Amino acid sequence: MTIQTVPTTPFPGQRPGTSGLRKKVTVFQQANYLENFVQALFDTLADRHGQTLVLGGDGRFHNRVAVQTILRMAAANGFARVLVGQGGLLSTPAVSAVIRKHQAFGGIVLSASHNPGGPDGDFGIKYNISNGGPAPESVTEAVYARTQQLTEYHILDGVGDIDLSRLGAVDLGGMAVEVIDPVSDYAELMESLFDFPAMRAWFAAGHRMRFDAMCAASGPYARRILEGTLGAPVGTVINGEPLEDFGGHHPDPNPAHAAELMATMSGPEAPDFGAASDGDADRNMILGRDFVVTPSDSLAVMAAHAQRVPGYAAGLSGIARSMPTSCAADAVARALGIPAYETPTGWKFFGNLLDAGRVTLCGEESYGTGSGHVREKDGLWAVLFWLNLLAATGQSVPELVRAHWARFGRHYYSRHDWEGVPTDRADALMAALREALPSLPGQVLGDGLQVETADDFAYTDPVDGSTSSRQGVRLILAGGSRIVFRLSGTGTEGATLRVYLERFEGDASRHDLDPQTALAGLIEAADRVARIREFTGLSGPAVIT
Ligand code: VG1
Ligand code: CO
Repeated sequence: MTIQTVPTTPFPGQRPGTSGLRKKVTVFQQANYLENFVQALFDTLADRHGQTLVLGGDGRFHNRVAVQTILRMAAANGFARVLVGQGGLLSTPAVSAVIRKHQAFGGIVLSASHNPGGPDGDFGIKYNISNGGPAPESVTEAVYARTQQLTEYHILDGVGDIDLSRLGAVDLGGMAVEVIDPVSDYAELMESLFDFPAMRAWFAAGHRMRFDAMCAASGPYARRILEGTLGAPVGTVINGEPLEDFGGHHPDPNPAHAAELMATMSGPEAPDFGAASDGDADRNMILGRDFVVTPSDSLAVMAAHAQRVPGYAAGLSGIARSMPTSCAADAVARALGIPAYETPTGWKFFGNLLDAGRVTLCGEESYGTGSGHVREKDGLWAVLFWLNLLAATGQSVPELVRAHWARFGRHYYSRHDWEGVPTDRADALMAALREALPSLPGQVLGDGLQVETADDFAYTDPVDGSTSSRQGVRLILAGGSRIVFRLSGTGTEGATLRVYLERFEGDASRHDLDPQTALAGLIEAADRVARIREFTGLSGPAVIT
């Protein structure tokens, strides 16, 4: 067993996006591609020697190969110990929980999250720092810069694969590899936050739930907690076995991609509660019988009722949402007399606010919700939170949401994704919009749709003063309606234009409209002002959520 130093040359484009480096599996399969990125990361972590690293992934194709490579590189780069999930599996929130519980130096998550998997699908790698959260831009940019200068990497040579099926510690060239149960630390944390006896009683009373794990990482967690500890009947969790290709589906919990669950949740015989999570188990979708909860509303309802949940009984210090997320949570923050923060898209921007104790709950419109219990969004946590609310209030999902609208008004909301746009055309569209910004205020984009302000969102972190600019073009219209445009930073093919639409409706007699109808004027205005069809050449959005 020796440490081998392998000469290499840089790959272009190893720049992490909204959440880590994501590329096609075939790109990651190129010789040295993963090794280069991991070495660049390790080089950036100057004080890694003698430290503990957490490692795991969502089980997608290439996970097993990558875990073995990273273990041999960690051993060659001075780590003392790696905690790796059994079978190489750890959900994103579990990595965060394990880092925090074991006070690890950091963690590596192998996942392309909601992107499809399999040999022709996507793979990804992201790094989390010692608070358990995604590395901030200062770190990811340093890693990227390093990838561009790399000339060699270090890896342990002459060793076979570590058996990741057996729990316990083995030695790898002087570094301890501890294979841990991926679920237990996480499950223990959940039990400390929620009223498990009340939730058990909810199931015992005959209420039914369906949780769609989408053949991804949440399956083992959901089975253990819902069907194990909480006594939900077997079959409550569907698609609970993680598969390397997620059964050929997009592991993306939204009404468009979770079609099987949507069908189950429709009709008088449907279960009381439906939920799903994504590839790496950090996203969540919440459903009632014939009822879809938008993620923005979900955050607001959770915030309004948080004190019913034991882990949040002391109240919330503040709420943060990403800029494109609807303002529904802000209304709750106002009512509670606590601060509301607006951050750029991506969970990494919540880390400082959580560490500083300024906020307790965070959310994104993209089916992401979380709290200070970890430093990632957390799919199953959000589902358990809702389950706790159902058990504590005795109300159904639609009852809770309708009562919320009646009290706070309804923020109609939708996101339109224009996928597969040629990158140059997407860039041209955004450039044209940015150029038009100064002339937009005062313009009338349609019936009652006068632009009040128009800007390109820039953020100054209130904790460390770091700044992030060009985070999305937003138009704020009369009455608080908003249209936001930004390009996705997680896709691997061409560009995806995301158009976010929001309109506030205070009149309770108008709370039961189809969001697409309620937002029709804004949808038309968005196309007109950004000339979406003209620039993209597309006839409509690929996904509407
Ligand atoms: C998307 C979402 C964003 C989320 C990110 C990572 O990013 O819009 O809100 O934080 O995915 O989520 P983008 O840049 O494509 O809009 V996950 O569950 O894919 O790690
Ligand atoms: Co995810």
